[in-house]
Amino acid sequence: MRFFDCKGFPNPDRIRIALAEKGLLDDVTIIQVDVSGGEHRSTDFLMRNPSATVPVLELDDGTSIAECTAITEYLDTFRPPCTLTGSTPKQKGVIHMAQRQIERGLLDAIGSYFHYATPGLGPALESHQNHDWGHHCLDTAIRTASSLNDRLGRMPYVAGEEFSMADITGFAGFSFAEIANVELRAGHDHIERWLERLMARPSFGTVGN
Ligand SMILES: N[C@@H](CCC(=O)N[C@@H](CS)C(=O)NCC(=O)O)C(=O)O
Repeated sequence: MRFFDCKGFPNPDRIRIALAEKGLLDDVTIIQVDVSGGEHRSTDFLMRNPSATVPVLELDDGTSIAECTAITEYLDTFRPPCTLTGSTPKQKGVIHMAQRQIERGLLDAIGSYFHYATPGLGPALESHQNHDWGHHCLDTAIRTASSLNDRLGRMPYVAGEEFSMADITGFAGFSFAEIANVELRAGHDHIERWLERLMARPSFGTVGN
């Protein structure tokens, strides 16, 4: 398999963590995509992923899978047991829900703030600015962080008692907030302790530059 990565970017981090959690890092060839230089918008890359985003996982038969949730689901079922996406119908439903809530409310919201209300990836790549929309998304992220802190006061992980892909998505949200110079953790002690628990997992050692 080939993993189209971009070190230092939060969404590819999610897949590096998932590969490490599944013990599959040695089974992929990692190819760095120059997102800052616009390589993800080249004709070649658009053939792999018309959404022009990383990460992408290319299977040995040439099939390309984009979107972190889709890639994680593939990896989790490729190498059972399904520790990241759940095994029982209830686990799958709860993890999918929690993942989507944190992805929409935190990671994607911070991404929109970064792209629309700050210089983002720079003028060559950011063709549209909309500060009002960006700040609306920032408000969403602030509210989501607060409700996540409450939730983590009741349970150790985002989807309940067990670590799952919802935690990986939440972690990526806080990484993106750092890149965007947004403070979302202040006063949220449960989030701090949860982040410490995540960072203690060997798989989280794969993130960063
Ligand atoms: N929903 C997508 C998000 C992927 C994404 O936005 N990736 C960023 C890097 S962290 C990207 O490729 N950005 C390129 C751009 O904004 O032009 C996923 O789950 O893979």
